[in-house]
Amino acid sequence: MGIKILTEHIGKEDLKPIDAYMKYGGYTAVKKALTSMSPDAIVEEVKKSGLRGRGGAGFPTGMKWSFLAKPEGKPRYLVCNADESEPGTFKDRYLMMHSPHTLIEGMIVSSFALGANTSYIYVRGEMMFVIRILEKAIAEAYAKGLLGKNILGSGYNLDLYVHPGGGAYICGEETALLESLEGKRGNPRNKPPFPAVSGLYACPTVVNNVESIAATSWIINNGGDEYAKIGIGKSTGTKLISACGNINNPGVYEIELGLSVEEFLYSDQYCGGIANGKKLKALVAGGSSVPILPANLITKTANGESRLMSYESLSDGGFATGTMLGSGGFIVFDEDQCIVRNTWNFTRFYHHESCGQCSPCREGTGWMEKVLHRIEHGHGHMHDIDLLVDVAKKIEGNTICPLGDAAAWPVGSAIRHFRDEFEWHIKNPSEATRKGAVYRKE
Ligand code: L3W
Ligand code: SF4
Repeated sequence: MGIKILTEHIGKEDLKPIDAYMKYGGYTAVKKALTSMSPDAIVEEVKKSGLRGRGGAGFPTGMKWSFLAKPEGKPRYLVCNADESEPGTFKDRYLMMHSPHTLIEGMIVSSFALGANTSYIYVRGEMMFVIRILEKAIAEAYAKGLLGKNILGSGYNLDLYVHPGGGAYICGEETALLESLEGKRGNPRNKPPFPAVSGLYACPTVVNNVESIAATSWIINNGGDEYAKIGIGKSTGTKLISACGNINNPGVYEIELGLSVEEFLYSDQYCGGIANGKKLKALVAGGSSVPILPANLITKTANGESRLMSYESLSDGGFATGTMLGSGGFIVFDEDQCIVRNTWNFTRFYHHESCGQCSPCREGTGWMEKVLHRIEHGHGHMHDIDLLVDVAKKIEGNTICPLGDAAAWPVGSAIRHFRDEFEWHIKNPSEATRKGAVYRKE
């Protein structure tokens, strides 16, 4: 197993009680940061580490922190995005369930660095069990003088609150999350202004994913340069990956970035290969919001380079432009999976979760879902395939928030790589709709 930063002690004993967490060096980063470092020095270490946002966009965390405006007389906020709802993604809840203090320690260090005296953890509303674990852990941290007034005699004050999410995927988009935290419907805002300038209650706010915040304690303890030595190129550090689908060992794994996709998929210490001795058909490496990679593209990229678990290496060569590591939801499809059905399923999700503010997303996701439904159910026409590509292209880049792009990319890539399967459904409606029938390439 490679280096572990976030999960090293998980499994040794129950880390939920604060004393158990402290036995393994927990809260040393808070002590170091608050008693011997300036906020600017912490921001500098995080910049040096090369840490990038672990929620999906991969934006450099230190850079985001340095964008935080500091107007006179306005409070600053740190908000942790724990609204984990991306299909196939269950890594943040794993960390919060097993080691809630890893997040709380990161929240204290990061809030101090940003000059925030009130911070929030916005947790997906359905995860009440996680909310209870966090609330108990926060109460323990207050009792030990790690939260509240004059933390460890440093003169720094911090109050930390857990807020249950609004029950919609879109509340995980950072500006929708802020609207929801303010008590309104979770509709995304136009950007700019970015939250770093005008966020919660129109005050400067940093919104970071659970995993990004949790990593800051290790960076403070060991230094940004040490963190930057882990990983590959601009993908520094480790990443939590939630692996699911047709594999032998589903679960959450902490990997060093730069591990090959093939090793992650087939090695017994990770996914352990395809379940039931079947063949791989395709996979998505970063939740449902990234393109699908067919089996023949998982070893090498279109340029012939090794395909790695990194921000740079997972594009399928198509029109999508984001960092395709996404949220780290690794979903594997074996040879018996129908790509049309799965694409319809993803699209149905995005249509359901669209907040409806912008027409390309509201109408486009609805149309893609209808067209995919009719192809899957034996009523498709050949021109539907190009229609889907056309609608996906018209959504991409034309919406307020990334949900539109996220809905477009899987459709575009499924057709790019599995066009013959879509055509087979249209040409052979009675066979395609027969229970258990799956298209197999000759
Ligand atoms: C200040 C600037 N701040 C950018 C900040 C911005 C945000 C971050 C990244 O989407 C992705 C999406 C999903 N001044 C700034 C600035 N920022 N320029 O940087 O921004 P952005 O717009 O690139 O992305 P985003 O809105 O954060 C997130 C993808 O993640 N995704 C979804 C994951 C869902 C989960 C979940 O359920 N937990 O993780 C999966 O791939 O499609 O591309 O903070 O403010 N000039
Ligand atoms: Fe709402 Fe979709 Fe527009 Fe995002 S892209 S604001 S989810 S309608």
